[in-house]
Amino acid sequence: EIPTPTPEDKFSFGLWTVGWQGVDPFGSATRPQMDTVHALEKLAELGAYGVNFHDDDVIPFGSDDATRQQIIDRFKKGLADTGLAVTTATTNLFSHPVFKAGGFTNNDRDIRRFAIRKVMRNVDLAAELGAKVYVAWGGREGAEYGASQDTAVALDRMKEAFDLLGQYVVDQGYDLRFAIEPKPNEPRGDILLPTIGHALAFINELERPELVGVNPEIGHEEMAGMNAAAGYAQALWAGKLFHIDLNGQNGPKYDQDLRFGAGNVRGAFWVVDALLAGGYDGPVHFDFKPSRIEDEAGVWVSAAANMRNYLILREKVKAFRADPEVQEALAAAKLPELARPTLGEGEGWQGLLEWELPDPEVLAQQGAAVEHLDQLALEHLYGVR
Ligand code: GLO
Ligand code: NI
Ligand code: NI
Ligand code: NI
Repeated sequence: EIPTPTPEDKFSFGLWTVGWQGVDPFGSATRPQMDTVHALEKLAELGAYGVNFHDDDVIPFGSDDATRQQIIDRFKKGLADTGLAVTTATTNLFSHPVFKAGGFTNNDRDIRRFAIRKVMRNVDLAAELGAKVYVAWGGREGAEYGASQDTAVALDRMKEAFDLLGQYVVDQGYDLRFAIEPKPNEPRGDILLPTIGHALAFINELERPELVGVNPEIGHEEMAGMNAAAGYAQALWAGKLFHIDLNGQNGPKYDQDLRFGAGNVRGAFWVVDALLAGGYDGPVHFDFKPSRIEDEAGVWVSAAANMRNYLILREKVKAFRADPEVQEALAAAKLPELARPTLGEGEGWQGLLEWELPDPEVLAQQGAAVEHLDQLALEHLYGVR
């Protein structure tokens, strides 16, 4: 039996996901605007634990201070009434035309300063609402043409922004860490920090690397032809998986944002396996878009399905790992041997030099025993084991 979602599962949703009105590059909205408090009520009803929002998802861009405060008060009441947590918040640095050529890395200095101020203001709200992670997706931080952006200098400015924001949360005493969300392209032709690996390398250059991790999105990695599960695993290995954006994608094409579990199903299975194996314990967050040909009822079907698919795959992954035949197959494929250090205890390069070399022709003859192992995984996924 597939469990029903409970707050212990820590499922969370971006308000922009269920609230997506279906605007795409070729068509206007297909659904009316959704009230944020209504979204909170529905998500709580479906078993979600928390929400995540861009500043502009809750407070329309350009609202005056009094209006902003009224909106925040109403939103807070919605949170209190539904019991939903604010797990995460983020800044919209991509919708308003002022950000058309980027925020933190815009060639225009005033726009860069404006962008950082916008983030600082929402960081205050995030801290006030108890968020522990602040996501940063550099949607417009990129270019289409070689000379229009100097990559190295733009990275200097990106570093400057994150260093300043790190200083800000430390000075304000906020218990908040940042998570950079990589994406290869869309809406820009090329986006800075296009993959998990680029982001991890960038973080190491910051003044406070401990405050910054990654928020990988399955679809973004697959758009870049990457293996999402392997990326999540490396981020966990580096202690940098601060947040996750789960969804579905069918290979390298436009950012589909299908509900989690749709699209590359096999990839989704291994993502859940990587999260469980690496002990990820943050919010299980969905960043998807309910199909624009759906009405509101379809939106909630799609929202619920993200959580259901996660729970289905979690059961399947656990059953796969607990299956005695799988354990035998893992041993046959020498996974336990990979877990043994290559050198013996206390052994150095001298030991390796003294070691009697085996015959490589003999070693080359052994099969890796991976076909059986992978077939067992598929059979668990297909539901026949
Ligand atoms: C777009 C991104 C976007 C981010 C969001 C959070 O492709 O996935 O939805 O996740 O802005 O920062
Ligand atoms: Ni995305
Ligand atoms: Ni996406
Ligand atoms: Ni995302």
